Amino acid sequence: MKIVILTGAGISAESGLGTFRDVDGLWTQYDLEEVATPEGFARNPALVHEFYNARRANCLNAAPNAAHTALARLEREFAGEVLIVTQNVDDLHERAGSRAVWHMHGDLAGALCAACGFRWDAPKVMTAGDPCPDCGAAMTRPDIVWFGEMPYLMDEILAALVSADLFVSIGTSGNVYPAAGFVEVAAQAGVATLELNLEASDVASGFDATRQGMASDLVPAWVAEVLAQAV
Ligand code: BV8
Repeated sequence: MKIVILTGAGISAESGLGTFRDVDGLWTQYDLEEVATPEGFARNPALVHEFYNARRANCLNAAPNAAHTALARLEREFAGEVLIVTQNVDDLHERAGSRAVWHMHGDLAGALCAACGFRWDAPKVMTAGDPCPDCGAAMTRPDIVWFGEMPYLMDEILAALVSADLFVSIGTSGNVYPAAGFVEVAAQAGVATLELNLEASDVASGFDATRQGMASDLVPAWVAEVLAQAV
């Protein structure tokens, strides 16, 4: 049996990392156009690096919560295959022990040269003037997928979705595509679907079942159910 899990900012909310669209969300403090688009980076790279340097620092100070830990337990103890596709750019899944984690929107730990495409481990604090270790250009950006850019691993993700037995979405508002469209792809392929979220997402109606609550409650309970059934 194969389970594909999509996670969003809501799974890291209880670790203290801001979500995007909740009341005090990140997009209420920063203009998305200014800090999460290639155009914004071209206009003001220093502001974009300030935004991601702050999130990288928050991430270093954060710890995985019970939801991340439960998913790592599922991967360890479940007889079938477990894959996490995350929209998040933090490394809390990895720090909780999950190994099969695909970052479709990139991650804060990565640096990318906007001139030659070279990738390297991001320092804690990045500036646009940091020279690329490969080509030397001062066009350093965070290795993050911004709006209008193609998310990573899309072919692999779509193949995993249609070959899964269960698709579970955790902590995402269903606002951002193509991730918000994954439930449709799964459902059309006959895959069972479940949403675990604080409130019904914008795409909740596309799921076979939805449960509302805090991820740190819902996810450990759901993992325990799956492991009990699998016995
Ligand atoms: C693409 C990295 C095409 C940045 C992110 C016009 C122009 C251009 C594009 C578009 C357009 N109109 C639409 C689009 C497509 C666009 C899009 O969908 N826009 C939206 C706003 C309408 N998508 C894109 O641009 C994507 N690329 O389409 O490329 C293309 C085609 C060909 C060739 C080239 C390109 C790229 C999208 C990726 C953007 N980058 N992240 C960063 O992180 O800084 S997206 C950003 O939103 C976040 O990364 C996050 O991953 C994502 C989704 O947010 P959520 O994770 O869902 O977070 P949110 O706050 O919204 O919700 C949190 C949920 O958790 C809530 O429901 C809440 O109730 C719940 N919750 C809260 N606390 C808890 C909880 N649940 C449980 N427990 C709790 N404790």
